[in-house]
Amino acid sequence: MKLLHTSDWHLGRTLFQESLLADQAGLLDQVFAAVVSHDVDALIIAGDLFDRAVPSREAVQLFDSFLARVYRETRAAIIAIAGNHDAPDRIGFNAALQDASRVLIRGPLDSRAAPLLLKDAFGTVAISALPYAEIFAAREAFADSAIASPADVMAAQIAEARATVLEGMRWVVVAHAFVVGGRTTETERPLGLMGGLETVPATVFDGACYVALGHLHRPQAAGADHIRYSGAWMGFGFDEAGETKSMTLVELGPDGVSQLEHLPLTHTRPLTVRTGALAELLAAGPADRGRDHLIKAVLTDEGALLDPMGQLRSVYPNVLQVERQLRRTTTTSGAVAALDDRRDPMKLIEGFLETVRGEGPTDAERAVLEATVAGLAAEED
Ligand SMILES: [Mn+2]
Repeated sequence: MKLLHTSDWHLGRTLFQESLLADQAGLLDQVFAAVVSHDVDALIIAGDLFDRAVPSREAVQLFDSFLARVYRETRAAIIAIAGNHDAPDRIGFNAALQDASRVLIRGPLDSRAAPLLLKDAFGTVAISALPYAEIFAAREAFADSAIASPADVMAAQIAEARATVLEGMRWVVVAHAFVVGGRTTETERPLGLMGGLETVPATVFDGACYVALGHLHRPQAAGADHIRYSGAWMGFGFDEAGETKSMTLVELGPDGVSQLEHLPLTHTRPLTVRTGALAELLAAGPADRGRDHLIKAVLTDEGALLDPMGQLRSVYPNVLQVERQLRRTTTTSGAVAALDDRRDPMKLIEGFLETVRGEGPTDAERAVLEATVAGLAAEED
């Protein structure tokens, strides 16, 4: 049996106010193509379908038409859950109309803990879909006021799901959680109560032959090789620039996972960082193969620059962020020394320049500064 595992689509997300919807439509085409070309039995989307609790009309339409296309034009089952970015009720709104033999989309914690059952030559595979749930929602749903952490929520969901799986079935769990030991990026939103422990131990999934996780945006195993994050389908922060995103194609044999393959996803405008002096970047831009990428420019120039974003846009149309790189990091001793010299304006300015850019004024700058300071002193007198 073949499962295609993906997660963290964050449909409708913007990056520095730039819409990513067209990029995401391109990724949906790649997911659809993979479902067809690998003839997968089930497509799994492990949460964070949308980027926000109230997704835009365009994002909802994109998702809806994608699901309809998979349902009508392929034979794949569809399993999806709400993640911590999704509003449970908006994900699960048409649950009663779902084709129980092929579709299991769960938003809220409800009475549908029963798994989707699929058959192959080796028997039955039970796929449990466990939507992300807040602690207070779980207390109510499980009538258990002792639930106090994401680990407690997951334990309650797993116990309920496990009770529905019969002896001899292979069990696949789909969940949205932070499993101990996972590597984060800058863009996952913390789970659980403020400041509380947000992780879940991998042992909670004992008995499952594959765990399809969402939440962490890098593809990785967590605690065991069969407990995996597919990772997000595209980078959402410049710390992920240059990283390859993928879906995980999982093949189940008679005893569980028999093969794992990463299917790379290509983004037409990948997140890209370019570092250099403004003039260098402007000169290199026209021949830069990545000029249409989503760019963060790190400028190494000293001193003032006139509208660097506007200048860069003329060469890199999708530059989203401009950052200045300081040559030397600030030292506390330098700052303290500057305070001691505050009675002498020239020493104060020299100390300031040394602190923020690593060296004092040049001879030309010194001449201008001395003339200015002398002029101001004369005015005061
Ligand atoms: Mn996410």
